[in-house]
Amino acid sequence: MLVTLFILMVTIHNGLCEKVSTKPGLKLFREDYKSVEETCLAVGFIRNNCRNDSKAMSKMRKNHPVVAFDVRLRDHQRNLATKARVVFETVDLNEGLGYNASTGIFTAPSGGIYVFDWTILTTLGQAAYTSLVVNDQFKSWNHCHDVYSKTYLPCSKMTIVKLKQGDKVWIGVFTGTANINNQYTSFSGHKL
Ligand SMILES: *[C@@H]1O[C@H](CO)[C@@H](O)[C@H](O)[C@H]1NC(C)=O
Ligand SMILES: CC(=O)N[C@H]1CO[C@H](CO)[C@@H](O)[C@@H]1O
Repeated sequence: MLVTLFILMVTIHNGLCEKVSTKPGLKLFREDYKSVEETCLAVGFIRNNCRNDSKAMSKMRKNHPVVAFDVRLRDHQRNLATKARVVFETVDLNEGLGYNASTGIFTAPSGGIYVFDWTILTTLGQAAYTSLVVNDQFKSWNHCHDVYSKTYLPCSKMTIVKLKQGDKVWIGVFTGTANINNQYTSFSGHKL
C-alpha cells in the first residue's frame, strides 16, 4: 500500500517536473530575448547603458577611494607611560594617506566603518596594555601580560569602529608602562 503510494507520488512528481521543465515557451522566450538584445545593441541602447555604468563606477571610486594602511614599529619602545602614543615609524602601506608616521595618528579621510587591528610583542617578561584610541577615548583593549612564563608575548586585537571624516585614531597605553619590541609590533586599518 505504502509502496504503491510512494511510486504513485514519484510518478506524479516526475510528471509535474517534466511538465514544468519542458520548455518550448522558455526556448522561445530566450530567442525573443536574444533578438531584443541584438536590436538594442544595434540601435546602441545597451552599449550606451554599459558605458554610463562604467562611468558611474569610476565616479564612485573617486568619491570613495581605498583607505588602507599597514605600519610597523622601527625601534623598541621601553617604559612607555600610561596614555603615551605608540608611534609606528615604518610605513608599508598608506593608501589614502590617512596615517602620519611622525605622529602615529591615523586621520579618517572620509566617514564610514573602519576595521583596525594591531599586534604587540612585549619585551621578554614585560607587559603592554594598549588600546585603540579614537579622539582621545579608549575604544578597544589589548591586555598583554604573561605573569608565569617569562617570554616575548605576542597579543593581537581587532575592532571595527564608525568614524566621521577627520576623526583621529591611534594606539595608546591605557595603564601601566608598556615595553614593546620592534618589527613584530604592527598596526593596520582599512575602510570597508
Ligand atoms: C604629520 O604631522 C606633522 C605634525 O602635526 C605635520 O607637521 C606633518 O605635516 C604631517 N605629515 C603629513 C604627511 O601630513
Ligand atoms: C542617461 C545618460 O547619462 N546617458 C548617456 C550615456 O552615455 C552616452 C554616451 O557617453 C551619452 O550620450 C548619454 O547621454
